[in-house]
Order: sequence, then structure tokens, then C-alpha cells
Amino acid sequence: MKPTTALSTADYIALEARHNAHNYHPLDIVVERAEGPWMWDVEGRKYLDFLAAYSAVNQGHCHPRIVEAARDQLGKVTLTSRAFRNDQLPHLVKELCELSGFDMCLPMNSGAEAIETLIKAARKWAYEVKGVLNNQAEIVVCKDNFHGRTTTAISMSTEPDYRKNFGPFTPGFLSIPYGDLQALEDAINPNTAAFLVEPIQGEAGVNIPPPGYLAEAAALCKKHKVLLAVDEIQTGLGRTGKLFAFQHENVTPDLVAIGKALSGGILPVSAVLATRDILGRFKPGDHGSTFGGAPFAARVAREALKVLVEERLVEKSAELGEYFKGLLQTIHNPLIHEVRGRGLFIGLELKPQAGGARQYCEALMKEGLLCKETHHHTIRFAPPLVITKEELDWAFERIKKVLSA
Ligand code: IF1
Repeated sequence: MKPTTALSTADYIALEARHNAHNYHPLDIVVERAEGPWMWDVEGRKYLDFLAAYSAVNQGHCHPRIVEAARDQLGKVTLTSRAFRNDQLPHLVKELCELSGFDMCLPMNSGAEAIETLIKAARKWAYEVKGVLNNQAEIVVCKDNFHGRTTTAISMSTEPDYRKNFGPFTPGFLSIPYGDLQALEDAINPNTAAFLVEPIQGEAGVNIPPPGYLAEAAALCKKHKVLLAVDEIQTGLGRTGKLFAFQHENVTPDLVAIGKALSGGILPVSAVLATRDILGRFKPGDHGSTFGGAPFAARVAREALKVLVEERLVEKSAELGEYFKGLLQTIHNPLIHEVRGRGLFIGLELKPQAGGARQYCEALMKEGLLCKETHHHTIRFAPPLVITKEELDWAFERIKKVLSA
């Protein structure tokens, strides 16, 4: 029996409501433990996690190998600051560059920090290599983008809710419609440093661009001496059935931002990957952070990448994603507008007359499935990549029941 002092779900919710800023509207489930794709709440109820912390636990919750690496490093050294060197970062940067094919990386912590770093690297290149006049550098971004919550990241955003009462904004960004190559060519000018784009827009509702979009964009960037920068913080590291989502097309960006699953969900670890003529321009003192490249983060990230490769999670995402998308497409409900996705990054968009996706996420929670709506009408299905076919079948039965009701 639980001790009588155990708090109930309602107790936890009340406690949080009193002392935590209400910057989210979470489902009323209080998680106490998680393992693989499963979560247990404080009442002992079990749920299948179909959000994977927005793709930060592609390797599954508390993956034993990553936890063991973390435990081992905790007994050695966690943080030296970059004023000194450590024995984990050199291995991580080598392994990350070998895996990704990029020359160099710059390790940071949150995804937003990686985006901020990417913006600084692109601007620095524009002034020092392209010859853009000081403080005139521009970066083209896409409408409905999501690149983080910092004031510069929301300066790129077109979502009023993310920007309201947070101005003034960072200048130097132009936004164009996602998927529109003519708009990209029209936006590029002699001051353009880079085009920053998500290969699939996650928060916008798992928006997949027209076939060939990224390759055409890359050609336009090359023609006008503009860097192609890709935000793979959510779509990267196996989520879409490729190591990087940009690999669904024959394109090699100049800069890539990664994060989330880079640590398997143990702690925030992010990085910018780029060619040497971009990241090689950073000189001591140009940029940094207290925890970026720390031995604890580096050790955890090394193991998270090893698990991704050795457990073939990229291939599993591709195979199981196709399988699951096929199942979802057998649900006949006139309220379903479209099922779309790549790998285990799937969005089921409902028609407006369905009244929004939130109510379906709440109904799914009652069936033991945890999903998150995105942009009001789309249910995002993005479980940890360690999920099995049987667990997908289990989930599908419940989704079919809720969406057929
Ligand atoms: C929230 C979703 C939102 C990201 C991409 C950068 C970042 C993210 C493509 C910043 C982070 C998270 C943030 C979290 C909810 C979630 C999210 F898209 F994943 F669903 F918000 F849009 N680029 N996405 O997806 O990385 O600084 O968070 O490590 O802010 O509500 P971060």
C-alpha cells in the first residue's frame, strides 16, 4: 500500500498551479516513472508515450545504456567549464562529425541555444566571407516556423501567441511561405547570409514540403552565395526514418542544428554542425556557454548516439513509421482531413468541424495513450523509436476506437 502521505494527482496539480508559472496547459497526468515507450503516473496507471518529449527520447525513456553511462560519468567529473579541457568532448566531436559527415561542431545545451549559435555563425560568415556590410546581414525563414522561445527565436516566428508582449524583436529576418521556391529567390538579396528551414515543420503540424523543395532551395542558395541552414532539432536523429530529415532529399546543408535526442532525454545537449569554413571562423572568446561541451553532457551524448546506431533506430523509424501510417490510413472518419508523415513523425489532421485535436488527445489519454495536439487540428504521433510493432498495434486499436466514436 502507498504511504498515506502520498499525494494524489489532484494534489500535485494544485501544488504546481500555486507555484509554477502557467506557461503550459498540460494533460492532467502526473508522471512518476518512465521506461522505454511506457510511463506510469502517481496513481500507478500505465500509458504509452506517443510524444517522446517532442522527440527528445527517441531512444526511449531512461535507456539503460545511457543511464549507465551517466551514472559512471557522475562518479568522475560532470563540468570543467571550457576554460579547461576534458576527456569526453574530443571523442564526442569526432564521433558526431564522423556520423554526420560535417567537418566541425559547436556544442551547446538547449535547442534554442543551438539556433542562436547557428544565427551567429551564419552572420559571422556573411561579414567575413561574403562581405556583407556590418549589421546588414539578413536570414530568410519560413512562416509557421518553430526555432525556440528566446527573443531572437520568436523574432523569426510568425505565431502571434509566441510573440505577444515580448518585443522589441531582433531585426534581420525575412519570412516567406514554406515550400515556396519563388518566394525564396525573391527574398534573397546581396545582404542575405542564410536560409534557415525545418525539413519538416513540426509544431506547424508535421508539414511536409513539396518533393525536391530542399534540393531546389539548396541550388538557389548556392547560386546566390547564401548558406543553407537546417533545423533538425526535432526531425533529426532518426525521427523521420533517416539520420537527418534533409537526407530524404539529395542535399547537404551548410549548417545543421541538433538537440533533444542527442542526449536521449537525460539532460539538454545540442550542437551546431557545419563546414570548416563556417565554424572554423570562431576564435577564442567569440561564443560559448557554461555547460556547453561539458564532460557529463558529452559522455551522455556519445552513448545516446551509439544506442541510435547500434539498435538501428533510424531504420526502425522508417519501417515502423510506414507500417503505422498505413494502419492510420485505414480509419474511415469524415472528420479526418489527412494522415501525413515520414518515419515515426506522423500527423493526423482533423477538419475544423471536428472541434480541435485536444479533445481527442484527452480521450486517448483515458485509453492509456499520451499524444499532443499541434496547431489545434493535428494530433502528432511521435513515439520513442524503440516502440515495437505489437505496441503500435495496441496504440492503433485505441486510436481507431477514439476516432471512430
Ligand atoms: C516548447 C515542438 C514546440 C524545435 C525545433 C528548436 C527548438 C524546438 C524544430 C528549441 C523545440 C519544443 C519546445 C517546447 C515544445 C516543443 C515544440 F515543436 F517540438 F512541438 F514548442 F514547437 N527547433 N521544440 O521543435 O529547442 O530550446 O526547446 O531545446 O517550447 O513548448 P529547445
